[in-house]
Amino acid sequence: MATRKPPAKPNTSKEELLTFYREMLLIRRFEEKAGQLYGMGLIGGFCHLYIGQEAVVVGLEAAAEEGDKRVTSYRDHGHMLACGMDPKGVMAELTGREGGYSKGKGGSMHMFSKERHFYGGHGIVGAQVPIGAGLAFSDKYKGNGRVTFAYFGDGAANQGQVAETYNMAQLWSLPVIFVIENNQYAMGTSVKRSTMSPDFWERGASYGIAGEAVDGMDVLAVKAAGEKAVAHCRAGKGPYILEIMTYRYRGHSMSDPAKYRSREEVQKIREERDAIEHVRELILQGKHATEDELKEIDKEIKAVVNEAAEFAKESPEPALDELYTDIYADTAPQNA
Ligand SMILES: Cc1ncc(C[n+]2csc(CCOP(=O)(O)OP(=O)(O)O)c2C)c(N)n1
Ligand SMILES: [Mg+2]
Repeated sequence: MATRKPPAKPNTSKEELLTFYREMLLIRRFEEKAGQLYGMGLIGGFCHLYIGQEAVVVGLEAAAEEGDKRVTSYRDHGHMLACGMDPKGVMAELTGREGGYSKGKGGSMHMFSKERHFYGGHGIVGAQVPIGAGLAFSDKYKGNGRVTFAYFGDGAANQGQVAETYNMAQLWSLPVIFVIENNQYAMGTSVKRSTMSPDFWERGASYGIAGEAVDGMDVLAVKAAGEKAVAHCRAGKGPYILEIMTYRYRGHSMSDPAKYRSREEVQKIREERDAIEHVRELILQGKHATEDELKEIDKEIKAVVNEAAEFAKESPEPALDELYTDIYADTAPQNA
């Protein structure tokens, strides 16, 4: 078995490590449960799991303030949980039930929360990037000091609309953080096969946008980079690019031929680089909790996830007349 490098002494607190541990574990256990419900036929349509990438959203949410916004792709369950959305409402949306965030009409890829400033959930690859710049434009216009996190993948990063958005975001000095979750694959296509200059963050230089690459399996490094990016945006210096190097352990979606990478490749990263295991080691090494106490946390998280799954099974399917609601806005927005 591969051995893990011992972690360096971290610049953090017991409370922060335990919070990160809980938050990342919630995403992992939630996604494992979603995988099970999918297998049981309770989830229809597409479902993209976030297992392996937990440190990205948990680290960046630790750098965000109340009122900051986020928008992402279809691989969105982790983002919703990390920004404080209710696991019950997320799981019930996966099962297409009335108690879901989109009343069961959106499914895995289409959920929103005005209260938590979560703007989706988008199935069209890359489409959320200009939407993120639009959200930042609105905040800049209002002068409210808010920042938007626009998350997208390595595959999306090669799209034309991303380049167009970089140009306008820098031209208008918008407070948007472009977060490239580089998990090395776009469905079954590796970055190596698809991309001429694979350091995605460096493309910002053509537009004068600052940025950096970050170890996405180290939640503390993600948080530190997030704080830097947030400070840059809030100071009115325009957008920032964070290319976060991460890895997805599961298939692209629930159907994946798994022929584009070896089992050994996945296994090696799980064993040597896993973000939750990293924090667990820091906690044990710093004697912030015992193995038994960590097991207790795992039990508590499993209970939260089981409760969400029960809710998602018991919540009724939407009534037929729901087909005609939420199609058009009732009134024109009043400078909301
Ligand atoms: C415009 C568009 N083209 C193609 C697809 C099909 N598609 C869905 S996900 C995906 C791969 C995207 O990969 P990446 O941006 O790296 O995100 P990841 O799935 O790795 O999170 C593709 C090609 C789509 N949904 N939208
Ligand atoms: Mg990818």
